[in-house]
Amino acid sequence: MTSKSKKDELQAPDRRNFLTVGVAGGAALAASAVAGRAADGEPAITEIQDWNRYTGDGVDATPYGSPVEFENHVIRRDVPWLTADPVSSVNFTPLHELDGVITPNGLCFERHHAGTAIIDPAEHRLMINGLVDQELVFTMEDLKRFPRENHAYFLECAANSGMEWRGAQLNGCQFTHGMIHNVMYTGVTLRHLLEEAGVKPEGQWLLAEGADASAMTRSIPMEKALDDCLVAFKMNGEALRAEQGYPVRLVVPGWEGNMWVKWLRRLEVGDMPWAQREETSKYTDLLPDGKARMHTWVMDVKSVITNPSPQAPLTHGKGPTVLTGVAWSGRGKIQKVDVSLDGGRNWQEARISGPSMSKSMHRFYFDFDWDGSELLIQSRAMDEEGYVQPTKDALRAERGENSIYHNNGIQTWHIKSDGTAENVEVS
Ligand SMILES: Nc1nc2c(c(=O)[nH]1)N[C@H]1C(S)=C(S)[C@@H](COP(=O)(O)O)O[C@H]1N2
Ligand SMILES: [Mo]
Repeated sequence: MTSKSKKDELQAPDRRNFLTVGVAGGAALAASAVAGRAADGEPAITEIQDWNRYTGDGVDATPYGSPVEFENHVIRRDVPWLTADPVSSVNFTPLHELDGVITPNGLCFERHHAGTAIIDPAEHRLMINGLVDQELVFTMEDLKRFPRENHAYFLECAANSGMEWRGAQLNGCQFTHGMIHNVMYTGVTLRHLLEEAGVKPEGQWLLAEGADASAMTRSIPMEKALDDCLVAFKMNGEALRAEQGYPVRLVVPGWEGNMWVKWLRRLEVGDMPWAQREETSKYTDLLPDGKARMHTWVMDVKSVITNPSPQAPLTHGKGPTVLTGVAWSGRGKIQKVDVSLDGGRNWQEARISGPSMSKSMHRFYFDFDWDGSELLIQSRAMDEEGYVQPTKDALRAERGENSIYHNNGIQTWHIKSDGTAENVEVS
C-alpha cells in the first residue's frame, strides 16, 4: 500500500499565491466535442486480453476484501512537518479520489492526541455518572439493547483548512480540506441513555471522556446532548475502525470534530462546563484584538472542488469536462452550490446529485466544455438557513489572521492550459 504516483506527492505551490483575476472564462462551448474515440486503433478492445483468457481467484481468496491493486495510490496521507509526532497528529482523506457522499472506512482521516487505542469490546464499559438519579454502567451488549438509529453525518476537524488562513499553503484538496469524513452511523441516541440514568434538573452540561491514553475530555451542553447526538458502534454498516474509536464513539452532528469523543468510556453530567481552561485556550478562535471567539461549535457552510485540483489535474485536454466537489453545513442541508470559472466574477449553479441529508456531505457537479484556457475555479455553497460560504478575504476582515480554526472560506484552484492545477488566492 505504499506505491504513490508522482502527482500524489505533496508539492509546495509556487509563490504566485495572490493572483489577480485576468484570465478568460473557459466555458465557451466546443459544440462538436465528444468524450469518446474512434474504434479503430484501440487494441485494448479489439484484441483478447489476459483477463479474458484465464480464470481468476476463487471466492475463498479474500475473506475480507480490499481495493484492487490499481487503486493503491488512494490512501490517507499525512504532512510530516505539520506536527512533531505521528502519535499526536492527523492524516487526511483523499477527497480528490472519491465520489458520491460516503467516505469509505479505510480512508477516513484520523486525528488523535495519543495514538489509536486498541480495546477489547468485551472489556469495554461506558459509565454515566454525576448529576443523575442513578449512575449506570453499560457493556457493549447492553448498549445494543437500546433502539437503534441510522444517520449519515460529516465530521470536520475545527482545524481543517487552518493552514490556509495565512494564504495558499498546501497543494491539494486532500491537505487543504481532507480533515473531514462522511459516514453512515448506527448507534443509540444519547438521549435514551441519559433518560435511563435520569438527568437531574441542574444537569446542564455533559463531560464526555475517551478511554485512550490522552483521556480526552470535552464538555457538551445538555441541550445538544438531548437533541441529536448518538453513541455509535457501526460506521457504513460495519464495526467502527479502531482509528475511529472502536468499540464506541460519540457523534455530535454538525459540531466540530474534537467533541466527537472516540473510545467513549464515560459521560458525566454536571452543572457547568468542565474543560473551561481547555475551551478558552485551545479550541477558540483568536481575533485581531486578542479576544477569543468561544463556543464556536457549529461547523459553518463550506465546499471545495475536488476535481480538478492540484492532485487531480485535467489530463484529458479540451472538451467535455466534469468538475465536481463536496459541500456541507453544520446547520442542515445544502440548498445550492454555485461554481465560478473566472475567480468569482461570474457564477453558475452546479447540479447536486445523491442524497441531500442534514449535516451530511453533498456532492455537486458542473459539466462544461473546457476550451483549454486558464481557469480560476471556485465553489460557493449556501445552506438551508441561507448562510453563504464567505470569501477568505471577508473572513480575514472579520477575524484577522491569527486564527487556526473554522476557516470555511471559498477555495480557488488555478487551472493552467496544460491542465495542471495550483492552490492560489484571488484578490
Ligand atoms: N478519545 C479521543 N477522541 C477524539 C480525539 C482524541 O484524540 N481522543 N480527537 C478528536 C479530534 S480533534 C477530532 S477532529 C476527531 C477526529 O475523528 P476521526 O479520527 O474519526 O477522524 O476525533 C476527536 N475525538
Ligand atoms: Mo480536531
